[in-house]
Amino acid sequence: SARDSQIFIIGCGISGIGAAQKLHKHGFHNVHIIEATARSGGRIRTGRLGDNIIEIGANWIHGPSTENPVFCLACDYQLLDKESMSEENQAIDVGGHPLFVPNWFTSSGRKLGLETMGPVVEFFMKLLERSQQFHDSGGEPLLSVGEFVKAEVERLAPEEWKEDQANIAVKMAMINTLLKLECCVSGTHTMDDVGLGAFGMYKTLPGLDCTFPGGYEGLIDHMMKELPKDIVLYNKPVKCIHWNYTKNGPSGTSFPVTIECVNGETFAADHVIVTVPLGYLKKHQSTFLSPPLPLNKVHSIQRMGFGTNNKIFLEFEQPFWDEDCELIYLVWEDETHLADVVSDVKNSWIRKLVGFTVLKPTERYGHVLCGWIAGRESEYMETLSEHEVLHSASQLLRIFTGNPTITPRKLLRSQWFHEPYSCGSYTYVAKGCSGYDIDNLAEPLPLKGSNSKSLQVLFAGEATHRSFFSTVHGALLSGWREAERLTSHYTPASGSFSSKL
Ligand code: 6YU
Repeated sequence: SARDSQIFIIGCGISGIGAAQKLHKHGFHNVHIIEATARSGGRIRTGRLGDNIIEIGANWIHGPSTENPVFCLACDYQLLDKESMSEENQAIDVGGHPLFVPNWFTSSGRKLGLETMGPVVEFFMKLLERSQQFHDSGGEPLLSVGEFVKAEVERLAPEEWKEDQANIAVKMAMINTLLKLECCVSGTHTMDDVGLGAFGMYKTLPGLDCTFPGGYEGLIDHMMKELPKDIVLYNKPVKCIHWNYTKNGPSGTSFPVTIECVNGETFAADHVIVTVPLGYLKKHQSTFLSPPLPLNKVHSIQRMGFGTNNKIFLEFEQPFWDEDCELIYLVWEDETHLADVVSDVKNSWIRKLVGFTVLKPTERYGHVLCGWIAGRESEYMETLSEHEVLHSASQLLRIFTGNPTITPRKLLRSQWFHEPYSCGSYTYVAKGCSGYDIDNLAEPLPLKGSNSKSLQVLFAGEATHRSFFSTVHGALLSGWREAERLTSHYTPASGSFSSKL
C-alpha cells in the first residue's frame, strides 16, 4: 500500500523528529532518519557547566502560549514549571523583546542609572518596531534595518536628547550596545545585513519567554520515546541525494531517489525530507543534490541569511551584579560613532560581547552569566582556546566593573560556526530577500510541471518557515508541514466519494 513507501528524513533535529512523528502517526511504517552526528536534537543541545545544566543551542520557548506547538508539547510532557504555564504568563505580549531587569556598566567602570538608560532603550525599541512595519507596505525599501535605525537615530536624537546634552555621547554608545545585542537576536554580523523590507515577516506569539528547568533536550528525549526504536541511523553524514533516478530495488521495485552517505552506504527511497540547516546548504549546495538544485532554489539559498550567534558561559564565586538583575549591558564610552561591528577583529573581537543574561534561579545555578556574541567576531572567538577566551572575558569585566580581581572560575562557549553540520546558528532575512525566497526553499522537487514522480525531495527545517524561521517552533511546524504534504499526497482527493463518508 501507499503507506509502504520508503521515506528517509535527513537530519535528526526537531524538524526531522517532528516529521517522523507525524508520518508514524499517519501509518507510514518505512520511515527512517539519517543523522550525521551521534546524537538527536541538532541545534537543541543541553550541556553542563560543573553541576549546572546549560543550553548550548536554543534557549527559550519564544512566545509560550497555546498557538505555540513547542509550548503545547512541553506542557503535555510536563517539562515546564507552574509559572511558565500560568494563564498570566501566556497572556503577556512583549512583541519578541522581553523586558529584562538590566544593569548597565561602562568602560570607565561606572554603573549607569535608570534615568539615563531607560529612555534610550525605549527610543531604540520604538525604532525597531518601526523597522517591522515596512513589511506590508508594498514598496520594498532597499535599506537594511541597521541603516534605517542609524539614520533615524541621527535624525531624531538631537531633539529626543536635548534636555540631557551632557550625556549625548554615552547615549550614542548605548545605541551601539543595543545594535550589537540585536545582532545576537537576529543571528547576523551586522544589522546592516538584515533586510528592512522583510524584517516584519517574523511573527511573535504572546507569552513570556520561558526555559526548560531540566534542559531543552528533555523535549527531544520525550519525542524520541514515541518513535519506534532504531528509527535513527546515527553517524551517517549524507554526501549526496541522487534524485530523478531509477534504480531497481531488491524486489524489482524502482525508487526515484538514492541517498549516498559519506561512508559509501546507499539507501533507496521514494521520498526524502531534507532538514539540514541553511548554513549547511549554502556551503554544500553544489554537491548535495544530483542533479543539482534548480537555479531558483540556489538563488534563494544564496540570498537568505544564516549567521552566527554564540554563547559564552561564565561562572563566578560572587556576583558583581544586583540581585534582581536579569541582563547586563556593557557600553564602550569611546564608541560614539554609530556602528555594530568591530574593525580590528583579532585584537578587538571582545568589544562585540556586550550582553550577558543572568541564569536564574540563583539557588539552582549559583552565579552564572551567559554572554552573547554574534557575527564574524563570534566566528573568530571560536578559533581561540578556552583559556584565551577566559582571559579576554576577565579583562573585559575588570575594566567595566572597575574591580581588577574579577576572575570567572569556569567557562564554556558554543562554537556553532565550526560545527560541520550546522555551519552557523540560524536564519535571518538578509537585505534583498523576501518571503518568496523562503517559499522557494520549501518547494519540493521535482518542481511543478515535471512529468517525473512527484515529491521526491521535500524541504523542512527552521529556514523554510515563512514567519517563524530561526526558532524551534518554526522548525517543528515545518517538519509537520512536510509530513502532511506526503500524507495528503497519498490520501484520495476529497471528492464525491469521501464527502459521503
Ligand atoms: C528558539 C531560542 N536560540 C540559540 C543558538 C542557536 C539556535 N534557536 P537542526 O540543525 O536542529 O537539525 C538538523 C540536523 O541535520 C542536525 O542534527 C544535523 O546534525 C543534521 N545534518 C546536517 N547535515 C547533515 C548531513 N549531511 N547528513 C545527515 N545529517 C545532517 N530557537 O526557539 N529559542 O532561544 C533559540 C538559539 C545559539 C544555535 C537558537 C532558538 C534556533 C533553534 O535552535 C533552531 O531553529 C532549531 O533547533 C532548528 O531545528 P532544525 O530541525 O531545523 O535544524 C524581528 C525579528 C528577528 C528574527 N529573529 C528573532 C528570533 C529570535 C531567534 N532566537 C534565537 C535565539 C536563541 C537564543
